[in-house]
Amino acid sequence: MRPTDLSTTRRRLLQSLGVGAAGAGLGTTVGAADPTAAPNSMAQNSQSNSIDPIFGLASAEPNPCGGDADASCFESFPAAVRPDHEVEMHIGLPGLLLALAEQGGFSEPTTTTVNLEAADGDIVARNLHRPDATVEIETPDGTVTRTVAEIAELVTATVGFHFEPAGIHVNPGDVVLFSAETPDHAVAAYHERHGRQNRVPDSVGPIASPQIPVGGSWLYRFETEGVYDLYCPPHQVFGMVMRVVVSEGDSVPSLSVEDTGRPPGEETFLPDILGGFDPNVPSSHAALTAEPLEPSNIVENGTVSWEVVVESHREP
Ligand SMILES: [Cu+2]
Repeated sequence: MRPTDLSTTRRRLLQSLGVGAAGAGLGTTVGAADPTAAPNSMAQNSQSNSIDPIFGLASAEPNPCGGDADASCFESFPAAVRPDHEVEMHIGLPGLLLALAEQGGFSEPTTTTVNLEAADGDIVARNLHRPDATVEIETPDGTVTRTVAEIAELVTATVGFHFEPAGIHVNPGDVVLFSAETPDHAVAAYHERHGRQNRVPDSVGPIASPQIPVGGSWLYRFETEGVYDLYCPPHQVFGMVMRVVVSEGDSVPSLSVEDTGRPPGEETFLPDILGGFDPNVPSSHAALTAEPLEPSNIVENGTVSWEVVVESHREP
């Protein structure tokens, strides 16, 4: 997908709620994103031709694989760091819903009935409170009118902050390109040195990217066989996690979880930035324990879409 133009409304809302601020602590030890170095950063990266086993290789330069590029975009990278796979980082929040949230959302009991219907992803309009009532929403492009039933459909269409795919199987030594299609994302492994449960193979360090600017990218080479659970530091509280399974052929490595720190969060704060609308998107914990992200399923399918994880979570 091409980078989404965030509406000013959405941007303002996310800023006012501090959604963007949570990532500020990351990246102080990783200098690649220094804006004064931007004109030379790609050249320096290309010359370094190496992917650090902890900090990977970041670039703020335009990502050859950004937007709708096909797999031939990998050829644009120097051979020594050429990616074998791509994972995109997205913010799946409809601008119209954010605009409605900003102007106060719905009164009760409408919000509650919308959330009850959205919980299983299947909106039955007659179950909503006054489904044909209309609401006017102020947007940067003018005022739009929507019915309660249409807003309910928007709520179920909301998949939130996510990696795409959310599950991926790679061979040992493969390079994964993480593409920032929207702002404010980063990648970190669940690791005790990040104050988390260890959810990476033994001997794997505290993998971390800097915060990646829109249109930029981060490369990481997965060398050690096993299961890697990753999160986006600013968006972990909204369920933005993913799983990389590294193995030869069809072998399925087992999950290794050590209680060395905080486990993946069991709560999602998505309703807090959606004016109380709850699209029932899985928390970090719910996503990482969902059936579609079981290592065997990831190996069998090669990749697992975030939407599949959301659908399985919403099943009644
Ligand atoms: Cu993110």
